[in-house]
Amino acid sequence: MRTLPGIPNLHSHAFQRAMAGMAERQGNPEDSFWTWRETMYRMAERFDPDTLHAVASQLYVEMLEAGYTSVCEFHYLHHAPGGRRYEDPAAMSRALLRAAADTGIRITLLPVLYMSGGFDGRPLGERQQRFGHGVDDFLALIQALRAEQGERVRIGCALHSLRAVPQAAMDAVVSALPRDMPVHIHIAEQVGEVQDCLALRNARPVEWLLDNAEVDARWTLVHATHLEPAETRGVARSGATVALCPTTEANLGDGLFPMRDYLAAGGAYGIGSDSHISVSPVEELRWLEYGQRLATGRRNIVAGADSPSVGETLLQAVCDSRRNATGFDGEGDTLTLDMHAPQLVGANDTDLVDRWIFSGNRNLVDTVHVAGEQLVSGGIHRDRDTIAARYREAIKKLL
Ligand code: NGQ
Ligand code: ZN
Repeated sequence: MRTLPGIPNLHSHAFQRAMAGMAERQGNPEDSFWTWRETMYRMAERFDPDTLHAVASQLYVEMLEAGYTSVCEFHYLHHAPGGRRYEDPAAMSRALLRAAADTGIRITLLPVLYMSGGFDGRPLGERQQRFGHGVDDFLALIQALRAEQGERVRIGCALHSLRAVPQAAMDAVVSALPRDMPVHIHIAEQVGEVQDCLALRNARPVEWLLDNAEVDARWTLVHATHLEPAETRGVARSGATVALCPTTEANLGDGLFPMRDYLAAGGAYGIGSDSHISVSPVEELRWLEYGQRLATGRRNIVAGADSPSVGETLLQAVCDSRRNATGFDGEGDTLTLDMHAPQLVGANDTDLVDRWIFSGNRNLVDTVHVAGEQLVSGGIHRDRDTIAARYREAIKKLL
């Protein structure tokens, strides 16, 4: 039986797991990303370290059962409602680290710098107060958390977006960080954001970033949906990774990443489950390819002459993204599939991954190991039931 590599999840907002499927009612015919964000903010308001720990633990069990063995947690829910500091300013970060430790998943914790409410530098809104830092207390948070690094913990850094981080703060933070620390940023996800950036910085977001930061292999650009051809080539050339989150990008109506041009330019990419509307590398990879098929009227888009299998090509790419985007080498992170499942009858090494990714809807993951430790057997995480029970209690409190 073939052992497959565990999948790195490059983008997660753990708390959003608690609202999956709860923003699917029309409030207004013009519903959009921005009205979804209001619903998301109302959910964000209710969390404390205990509920965050319970929700993240449930999410990380689901990730492991689906075949993700590491998660990049893009974490901006730092403070108590209204922005009041917890006694330990890292309390919410530590809740996420505890959830990872309890479940066994590797975590790259990315504390997020979030300073302004828009490109014009306007102050944070009422509901955004929980997210905010100044440069100095943000760097102090990162410094404090670095003591937690270990076999399954990396500390990186995230800039929420160009609209939330003024240029001077971006420069100060990035230059203060260790040179090998991953830096992640949301960028060019929505057309409105591209327009605001053009109006206020006289350049498109990715164009501006490439011109104003030393974007290289330590950078992960999340979404990067709206690109002009020169930007697409520029990102590919920079060595940065693009974190694509196809199910969330579809759910939020973001748009479609220019995959063919990016691949032609040799760009690196991985996947993330982001808002956790789906927690499945199968579904992310499937829709990464299907979005391109729908847009181009062609098939087998991400594959090429030297790598004809779509599934193998996708799997190789996302595993190649691991080192730079997460800081882990993934040693001992593996999964096996249920070879007795009808979808896999007669599968061989050549078609196993294609059949895993493109057939049916049952989760075919059988065992999962992280750093050589078995956490999932028969598709079930060893603490599934206790963690699910705690999750139910937390959700009752949150709703
Ligand atoms: C987030 N999520 O930070 O959770 C964002 C929405 C924003 C995605 N962009 C908020 N998928 O971008 O302001
Ligand atoms: Zn995000």
